Amino acid sequence: MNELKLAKLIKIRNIETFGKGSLSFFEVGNDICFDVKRIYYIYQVPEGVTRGGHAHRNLEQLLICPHGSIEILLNNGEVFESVLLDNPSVGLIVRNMVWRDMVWRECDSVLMVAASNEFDEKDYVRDYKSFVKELDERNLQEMK
Ligand code: T46
Repeated sequence: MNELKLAKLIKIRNIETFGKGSLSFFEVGNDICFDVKRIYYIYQVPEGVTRGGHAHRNLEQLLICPHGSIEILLNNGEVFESVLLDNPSVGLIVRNMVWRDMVWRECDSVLMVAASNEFDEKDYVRDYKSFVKELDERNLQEMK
């Protein structure tokens, strides 16, 4: 299922409650390997709007689009990838130090996010040049 370098696509389990729609779920431990400390969702975004424009220093997240169509653009300064989330049975795990933009391809699309930590503005890198610099510094540290 996954051909991505910067993120991982996972199957979200779903159960058809016959004649009564569908129910989808994921479990920490069985479906995702990080603890979930926070869930948030983004909605009422007009079509064509781009959100994001940042990376996280430590946070890991599972992104799901339960309704509609949202394009997720990822990059690490070298690799650029795009994923269209338009299926509630698919989740995208985005790890730390990956720059992300989210483009609302349909109005009324909903982005639901399960995050590995509480909200912390200090965890955000919102300036692209600083992001690339921090990545380079981390790579240098790893090579030592
Ligand atoms: C991410 C993408 C996928 C809070 O106070 N608590 C929260 O839990 C969140 C997520 C945000 N905020 C505040 C921070 C900003 O003042 O809400 C405001 C809007 O957040 P932001 O502009 O960062 O929203 P997006 O849609 O650009 O990014 C969000 C998440 O913030 C981010 O972690 O990875 O969704």
